[in-house]
Amino acid sequence: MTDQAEKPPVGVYSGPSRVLSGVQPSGALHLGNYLGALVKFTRLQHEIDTFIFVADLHAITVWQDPAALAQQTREIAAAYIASGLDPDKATIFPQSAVREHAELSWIFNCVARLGWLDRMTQFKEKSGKHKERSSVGLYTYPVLQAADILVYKATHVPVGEDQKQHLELTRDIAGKFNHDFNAPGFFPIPDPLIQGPGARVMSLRDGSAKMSKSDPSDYSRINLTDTADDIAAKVKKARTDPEPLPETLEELAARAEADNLVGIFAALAGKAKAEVLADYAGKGFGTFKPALAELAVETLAPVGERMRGLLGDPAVLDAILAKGAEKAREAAAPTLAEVKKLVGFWGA
Ligand code: AQP
Repeated sequence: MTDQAEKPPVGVYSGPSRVLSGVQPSGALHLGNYLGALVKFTRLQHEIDTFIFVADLHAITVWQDPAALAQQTREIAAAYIASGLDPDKATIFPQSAVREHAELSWIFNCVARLGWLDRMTQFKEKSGKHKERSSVGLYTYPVLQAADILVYKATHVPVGEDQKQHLELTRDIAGKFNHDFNAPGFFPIPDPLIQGPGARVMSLRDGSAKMSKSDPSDYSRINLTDTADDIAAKVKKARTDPEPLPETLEELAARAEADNLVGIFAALAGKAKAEVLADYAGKGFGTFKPALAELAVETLAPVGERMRGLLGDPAVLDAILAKGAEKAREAAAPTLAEVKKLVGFWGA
């Protein structure tokens, strides 16, 4: 907080609605990324002005091989398009190509409070026992995320549940900026879009850990580029218990692995978990798993196929990313210019 006794209000943002989200090019995309993020992007592009970036600035908070990073960026762009994002509708771009993200992030570093960042559980999880060896970027990652969102004055942010706390930090930063610089309603207080059975897909090996790119076991996740055989084998090997599926959601909630597989089925089928239970209660995993594998192959195999096709022509992907970066810069530059004026920088 500043020293002012009387704070101007946060204010109500009255600009247009806009969606922003992104995925890091830090490895192969999996079913969690697909259901928690990509499917939502595809749906929202038809409803609201949508900006989707490849989060390469975020990716380098942990080591990335410089020889591979540009290709990983193309792979995420290919996954977006293969999942249904239309580059003529949504703006698809690499984060590092729009320098306004990093510039606004520095200003937000001076708005956010250390105490707020100290509470971020993802940093604690990712830094593990060796906090002092983590990059400073990994610690300030959520501040960059706030800049990613607010530089476009985005009002809606589709993410998986793991990002909920970071989104709360973005809301705090937006509110504090509006207060401190006497600019009520300048930044929107963005809403996370998290709901749905795919919001938290868990590891296939451990129902208490989220499905993650960085899990050392490939059997913990279904990758978007897995073949039909890989997908079927992973579902077959997924950890479960010996009981048949229960009738109620309460009974299901007590069985983490079963709950996860039913949640995945529901998300892929576009149903509620209760509807899946209505069809499979009393049946064992010997019946349920093959049905799930078939559904997963039906949904994901065409996505992987389209990805491989797109990656066969990198020049097309590069042109899409370059055009998206230009559009994104046009949208971000006016916000940063206004922010510099509000902060009081010379020449702004
Ligand atoms: N298991 C998940 N279930 C639902 N949504 C998920 N997301 C990630 N994992 C799940 C959502 O995917 C989007 C992009 O995530 P990201 O790549 O930016 O980073 P992340 O959340 O750190 O993803 P990973 O797979 O766990 O990567 P690593 O292992 O590198 O940390 C976000 O919207 C996220 O919520």
